[in-house]
Amino acid sequence: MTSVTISKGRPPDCKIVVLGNSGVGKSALIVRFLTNRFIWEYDPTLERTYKHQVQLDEEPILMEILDTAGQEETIQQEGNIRWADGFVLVYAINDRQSFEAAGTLKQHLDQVKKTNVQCMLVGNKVDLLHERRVTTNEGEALALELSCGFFETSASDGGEEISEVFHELLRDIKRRKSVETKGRRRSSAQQVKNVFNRMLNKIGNSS
Ligand SMILES: Nc1nc2c(ncn2[C@@H]2O[C@H](COP(=O)(O)OP(=O)(O)OP(=O)(O)O)[C@@H](O)[C@H]2O)c(=O)[nH]1
Ligand SMILES: [Mg+2]
Repeated sequence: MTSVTISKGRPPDCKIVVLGNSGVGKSALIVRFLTNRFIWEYDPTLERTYKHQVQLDEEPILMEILDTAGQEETIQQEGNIRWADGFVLVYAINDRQSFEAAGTLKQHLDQVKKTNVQCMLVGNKVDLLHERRVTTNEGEALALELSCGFFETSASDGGEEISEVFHELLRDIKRRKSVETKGRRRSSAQQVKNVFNRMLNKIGNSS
């Protein structure tokens, strides 16, 4: 595989916001994805962005990840939602309330973006199986209902699923962007065609 380094000073190709209730492990997941390390200490996040380059399907992609605060007053900030190309919605499998909040949040995202947003639903802390309050089936069912991808993860144990969350989301975003670009191209080609037809009609009418 060839590796291409791209400037991190340039605008990102994909912007991702990680959302979810406080303490579900958003920061721990991001840090695990970026550095393969786990943070035990709990330090509530205000807001932090990371730029990271990945080689995905032979293509270098510069992604920007926004780690948000789980506190209620900031969780639904519309500026962040508009900024993003896609979302990672995190709940903890031992925290029923965080699961319910994730469902409500996805509906809010769709409303703000006026579309069905690209999204991954993530049930984190699967290492705490003995404390489980949300089953895998319930997670899958909610993801289906919300049209999201679904993963269960453990930021503490690590594992490939964590990278898969971000990689699958990037793939979804890329697919959507390419469909939108084709749609735009088609509509601008159609506009040129319409102008041309109008000109021909005018010429036809005046002769
Ligand atoms: N056992 C276990 N603990 C985890 C896991 N992920 C995170 N934690 C712990 O849960 C606590 C909260 O994790 P954070 O990543 O800070 O949570 P957060 O969602 O970023 O919280 P806010 O920044 O307040 O919104 C920390 O003590 C982490 O060590 C996990 O997969 N398993
Ligand atoms: Mg945090």
